[in-house]
Amino acid sequence: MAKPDILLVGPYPEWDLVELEAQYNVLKLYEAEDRDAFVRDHAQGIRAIATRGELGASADLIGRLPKLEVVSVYGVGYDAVDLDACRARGIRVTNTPDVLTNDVADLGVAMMLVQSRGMIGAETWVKDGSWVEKGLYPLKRRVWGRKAGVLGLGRIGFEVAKRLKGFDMDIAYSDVAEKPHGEGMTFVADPVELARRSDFLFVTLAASAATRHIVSKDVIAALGPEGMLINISRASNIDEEALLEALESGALGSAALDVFEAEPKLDPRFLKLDNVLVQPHHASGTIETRKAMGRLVRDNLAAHFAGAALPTPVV
Ligand code: 8YV
Repeated sequence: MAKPDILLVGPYPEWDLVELEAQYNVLKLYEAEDRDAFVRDHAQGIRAIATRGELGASADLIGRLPKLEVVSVYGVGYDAVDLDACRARGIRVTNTPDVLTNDVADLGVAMMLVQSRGMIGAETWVKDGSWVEKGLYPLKRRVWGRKAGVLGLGRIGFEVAKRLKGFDMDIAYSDVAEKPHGEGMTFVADPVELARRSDFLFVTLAASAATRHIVSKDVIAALGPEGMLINISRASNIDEEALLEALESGALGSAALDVFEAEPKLDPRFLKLDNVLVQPHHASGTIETRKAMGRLVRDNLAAHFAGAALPTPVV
């Protein structure tokens, strides 16, 4: 039997590509010089899309693939997949939850520590000779024992909070409702209030149209000149223009960001700021987790083509 055609939207690690190519005819959209023509030429054969969290699958792409049956996302976030377009045609959607939770939480906490203790600047201080020439590195702010807010106490938010407890922090969270697993933390319904009481505000909620710019100008102002914003979710959860203005004016103390509106091309204003730590959307980027994500993408595709229950369906 011929291998089913699958459209690979963006590159996967080589170890996943080898496995996928053993089972499927993998059509690499990202290598096509003329992507429109590539989709048109293969439209009648493509039965699956394999994509990444930040790349998703647009209504336009879905609409151009009449034989599409399933979209498998390498990532927990599926906000870039047009779910309405999928639902309308009975197209299944899968993601890779759970396997990446701990790594994403680790990176969020690491960013808080690195930024609060000024570790990037401290390394430069050593390497550029400042330690020898100027002496002691400027003092930074403590992390342990201070106030943290977690916006979105889902799987990732919960793991962030669990880690913060190890730093004896006073932890509060916001979510649509109080959570049974929020024990030992203060529930604050309003994100502005959460920001007001926080030294560090972690953004850990799944992005959707409803959460767009939930970290608004008011939330940023409430976090204030001593506060730090840490985003390991999606850029759309934050009003990026308001964030840039606040970082530039000092209305917000600092930020540590793994995601950006126009990633990988950041607004150049970010690059001029010395109160922001920028990371290249790699919170799930460990070999162990990425291998588990790739396996889950393949398990979902295999289950679909075998007519079995999908391991981690979204739609
Ligand atoms: C990316 C992510 O999918 O899980 C998500 O939602 O955004 C990430 O894990 C990953 O960086 C692969 O591109």
